[in-house]
Amino acid sequence: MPTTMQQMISGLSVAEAAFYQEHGWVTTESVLDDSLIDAALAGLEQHWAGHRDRVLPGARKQFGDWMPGDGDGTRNNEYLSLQNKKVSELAWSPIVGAIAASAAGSPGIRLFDDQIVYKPGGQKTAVVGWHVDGDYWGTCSSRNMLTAWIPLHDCPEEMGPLVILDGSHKWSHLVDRSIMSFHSPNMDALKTHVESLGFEFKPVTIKLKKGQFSLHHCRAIHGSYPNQSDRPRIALAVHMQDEANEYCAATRPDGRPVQLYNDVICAKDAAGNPDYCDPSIFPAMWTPAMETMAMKGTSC
Ligand SMILES: O=C(O)CCC(=O)C(=O)O
Ligand SMILES: [Fe+2]
Repeated sequence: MPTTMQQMISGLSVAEAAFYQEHGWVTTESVLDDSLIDAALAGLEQHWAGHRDRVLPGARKQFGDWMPGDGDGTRNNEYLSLQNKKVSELAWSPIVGAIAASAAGSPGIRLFDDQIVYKPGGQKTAVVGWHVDGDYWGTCSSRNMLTAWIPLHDCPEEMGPLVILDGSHKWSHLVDRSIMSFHSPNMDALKTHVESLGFEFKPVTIKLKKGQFSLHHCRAIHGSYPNQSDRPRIALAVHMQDEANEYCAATRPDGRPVQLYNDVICAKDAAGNPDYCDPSIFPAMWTPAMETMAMKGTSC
């Protein structure tokens, strides 16, 4: 049986899943084929050349979608897997879903959204600021969602891989949000604040080989430092729903309703609310039926 098939059935070991629950992150072995990753890179190039397998309304106005001419800093392409088939084959791959399911202790995993983060080499200011993914998902009922971070090449420390604050999923709700944002370049202010709250500031650098990926909990604080190499650092972040997640209405501090781009484009349920199971926007990455098929040795 190929390793990936075994991995799909077993997901993480019990010890690895317990590690994820305790620390808020885990890394996998090399489980993704080079061909899948190289195809996703080709898909990204296609996208930047203007190709669309599916056109999403409101691109670039309602969600980030870097295109040539947009400048030399960090590039962010959101919802790329919905727009490009080659990227979807990596982003929605059952092996990612199966491993995420075992980490989250959930029978199924659905996509929530995804993004490519490209940091050019040698740019001292191109960081991803400390943030908590769940802060961007105010309409999600679940506190058990998670993200797969998949570098599209070997990603040593000098390339500015993902950095996760160990155990922070347990206390991130106490941290002052005004010093945290994906787009904030100030990486230093958080340490003093976290320590003043009595927690250990313990950054873990997720150095990975091509084919490996990491998972982080939706409440884990993470970001990344500049890419000091002369090569671009390209990673696909796949944000995932556990089985139980559903839409729940939320309001901003100013009283306006929270509305994600997902909410606009997905199907609505009988009450008119976004249906977070709509397979055209939130495809299943892992289901009990897929597990049964994998156990029988048939392809998912
Ligand atoms: O690629 C990065 O540096 C950040 C990715 C990220 O924020 C995520 O995976 O949730
Ligand atoms: Fe993130």
